[in-house]
Amino acid sequence: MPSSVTRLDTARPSARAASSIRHDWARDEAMALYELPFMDLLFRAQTVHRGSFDPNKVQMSRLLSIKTGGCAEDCGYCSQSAHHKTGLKASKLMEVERVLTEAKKAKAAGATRYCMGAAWRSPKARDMDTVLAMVEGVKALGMETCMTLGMLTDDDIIQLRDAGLDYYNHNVDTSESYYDKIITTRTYADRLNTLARVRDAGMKVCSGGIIGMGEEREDRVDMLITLANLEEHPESVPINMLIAIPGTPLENTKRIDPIDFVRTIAVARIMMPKSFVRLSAGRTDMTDEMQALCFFAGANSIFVGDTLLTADNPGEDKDSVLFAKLGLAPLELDLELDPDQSLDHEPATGAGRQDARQS
Ligand code: SAM
Ligand code: DTB
Ligand code: SF4
Repeated sequence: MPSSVTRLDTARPSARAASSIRHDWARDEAMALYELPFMDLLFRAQTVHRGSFDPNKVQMSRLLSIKTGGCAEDCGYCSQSAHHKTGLKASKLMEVERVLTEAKKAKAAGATRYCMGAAWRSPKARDMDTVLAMVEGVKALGMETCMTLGMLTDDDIIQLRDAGLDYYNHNVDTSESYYDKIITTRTYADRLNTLARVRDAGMKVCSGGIIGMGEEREDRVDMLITLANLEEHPESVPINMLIAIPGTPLENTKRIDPIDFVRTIAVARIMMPKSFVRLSAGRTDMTDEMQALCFFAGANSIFVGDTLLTADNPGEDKDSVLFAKLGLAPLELDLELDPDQSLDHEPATGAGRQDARQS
């Protein structure tokens, strides 16, 4: 066992010390975390988690595909790429009224954030007015807004921010070195560039990736290092388990070992102590026990509802049974709190500390 593992293993972090924000993670120490004995890793992750969050509360987001299929990009995992024969029917950009009807239903079902995704390499100028009206309309319902539209120009970014977009989702998906095995129509640098400009404009960042695309443990760790070593940690870090979609190049990929998936969540929690870590795609293929371990490892956000963008999600009934079994409750949105709360602030203590991370 490498000496760094022994050091991590024997250190008993206080919640506060364990929650300090760092942006200088090195591969060997992050790998040492990943390879800790499982019980030590989970104990450490849960300790860090309790330094910033109520461990029994889970933030709930709802997704909607506002423009489905026919995408020019060749992402090897995606049902919506025009490069793959997945049988998915492409559709045009949805009408604003329909989006708002769906968002109202999501709010009534307990979602606090509405995430709208489009199968675009980047938005066309002619679509921006419709997209901006969606942001304004959802915001007016009292929900947080999130969009994922591909690469953005500076002008797109300013318009989205000024319309009231809270979060922009743009995943790095995997490590830089594994990236071109999965996507060839854009580069890792393209991805980081959009993320940096979204951040510079003052929007919140949602960025994570997919586990189980045939990558090595080192790739998972490198992806987390990329995210944790950004100037500011993404407020939201979605960790997706690959949904192997028939007709995509990844359709026959061997399923990730659930313990490895939980390890990835735990390392994300430790490296980004104040970010919401979302147990994202793939929950229909997870047992209750696996999801419980993910929550224990520090996941504290999910997508609710019976669909993601094009794939299935467990749905409200299953999730309410699971939440009841685990004593978990939805995190409510507190719009009263200071929107300038930054992830680089010291963790608040006592009741309500989790809500202080929300805006
Ligand atoms: N076109 C935009 C983009 O790529 O940024 C937005 C939509 S895209 C579907 C959003 C994210 O969903 C991807 O970056 C990927 O992480 C995740 N995703 C897509 N298909 C998936 C799959 N089959 N399994 C797991 N995650 C998936
Ligand atoms: C993210 O990381 N996962 C979501 C959201 N961001 C946009 C998308 C998951 C998509 C799963 C496959 C599908 O529904 O097509
Ligand atoms: Fe297009 Fe996004 Fe799917 Fe890639 S992940 S093919 S960019 S919709």
